[in-house]
Amino acid sequence: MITVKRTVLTLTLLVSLIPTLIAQDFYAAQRKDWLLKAEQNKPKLQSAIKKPKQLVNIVKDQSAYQGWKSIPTVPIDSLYKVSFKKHKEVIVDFGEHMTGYFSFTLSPLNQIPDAPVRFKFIFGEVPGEIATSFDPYPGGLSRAWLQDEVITVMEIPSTVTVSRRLAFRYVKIELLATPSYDFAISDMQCRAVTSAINFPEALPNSTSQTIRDIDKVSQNTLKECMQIVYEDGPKRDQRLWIGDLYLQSMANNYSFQQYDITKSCLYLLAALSGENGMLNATVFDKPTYHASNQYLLEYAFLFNVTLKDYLLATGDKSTAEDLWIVAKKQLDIANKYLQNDGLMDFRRAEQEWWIFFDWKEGLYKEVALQGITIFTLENTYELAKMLNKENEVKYIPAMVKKMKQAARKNFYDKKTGLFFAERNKQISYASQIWMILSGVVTKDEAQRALKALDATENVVYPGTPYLYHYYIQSLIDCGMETEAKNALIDFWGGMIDKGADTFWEAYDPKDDYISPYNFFPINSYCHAWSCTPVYFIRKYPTIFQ
Ligand code: RAM
Repeated sequence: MITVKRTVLTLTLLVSLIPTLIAQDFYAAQRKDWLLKAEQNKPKLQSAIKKPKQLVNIVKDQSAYQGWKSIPTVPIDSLYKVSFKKHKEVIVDFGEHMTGYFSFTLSPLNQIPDAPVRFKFIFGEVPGEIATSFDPYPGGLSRAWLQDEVITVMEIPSTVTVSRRLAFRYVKIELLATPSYDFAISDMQCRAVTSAINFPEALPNSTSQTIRDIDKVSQNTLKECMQIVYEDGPKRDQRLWIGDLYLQSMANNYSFQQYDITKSCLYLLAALSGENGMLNATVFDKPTYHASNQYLLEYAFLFNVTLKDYLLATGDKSTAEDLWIVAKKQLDIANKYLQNDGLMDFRRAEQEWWIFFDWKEGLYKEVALQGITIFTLENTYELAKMLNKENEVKYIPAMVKKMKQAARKNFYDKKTGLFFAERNKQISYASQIWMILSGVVTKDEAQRALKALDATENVVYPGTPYLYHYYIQSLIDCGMETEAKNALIDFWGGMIDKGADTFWEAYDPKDDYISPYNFFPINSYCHAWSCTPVYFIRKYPTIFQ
């Protein structure tokens, strides 16, 4: 009797385990093909040899960005002709930001070299990176992202190439071990790489110089980030993130128009998604394609919007059809957390997911989550319509309606015209922006909310150009065109005034030292999500040109 009971128990256990045992890869049938298509569409890297322009001094200056300013001293040739022992330490300026492989030549002068030489190189995107001591390192990300290298050259003459790919404008060279003989450094160069080739037409003559400058730096930023994938930053993290991809691909649609890279990235993300069908927020193309196992809620959503934009820009239905299954699957997130009252269950979602929106300490994200979910549902529905698949997601319109009503009922304060959540009464740019972009408010209400932000105390401001992008878009969407233009000029033009030749990952006009990682030199100073002025300027010529 006991044996029978045991057998029954074991059987019941086995049966209950069956779903887990056979729970298999959601996209098992498609993955291989997707990876192949990612590979087939990956762009080719172009190389260009860049030479340094001059030597500079980097000097303290309270009025300069991060307190450091570069001052030209002598042309580069004057370094090449004399014994490096005379200099011991120099700072070289290439005159522009570049991403690539640095090399230099060492040659003996008059004497026979009989010992190795050792240098320390520091490569920097901005002067502050060259002038600030890296140690003791207080930063939150790997110290090895910082671009300092100790290099020992055993044989002279020789030409040495630093093996890691670098992103820099300035190079500081310090002689660490001085040999008895004289030698010269010469032929410094960088083999700069990018997959961006198709530069857009110049803006019309009538466009102001400020807008032209912003447009150019914006293109440069995107160009530097366009490698085999759209990287978030060529210095750091050198990988594809969906939130960055969304903005880069829209900037690309209005500039380089190289759609192969977007297509390759979309396939790559699909191929490297989790077995449950959810997209990884970030994936790597180096050394070989691989996933990160990092899941970020609204980045999964933004894949859908990127795919829709890609289809609109290219008409490439076959890619959109291939990847429709992925877009549809990401909507599981909305369905899972939507409660009967029409609100997303923020408390639960934030326990189970990384919810981002901005690197801003203390930002409360409940309202923004409601907004981006609606935004995604609507964009996915549009995508479905373009593919004649709206039957597969016919629940969306009613769901959106309910969610919008719930947002108004629970988050909108008619008295002030601002949105906030009951659980945390914080007033933030993020909340207003995402209520506007999701169409929860009318144009008039949107204008009122954005104007009220300026007049309200203790508002949580954007901490990065990422959220600032959505701010500009929300100003445009509600018809505040002059304000949009002024905000773009103040923010991105502000970086140029502080010396930017590519736009930065983190920027607060009032705080040059802002860093999401507790150490400003580890910030990326050529960052994907900062590249969108070119999109605004060229998509909305009547506002910006
Ligand atoms: C940063 C990356 C990237 C961003 C993520 C969320 O570390 O640089 O740009 O998408 O965070």
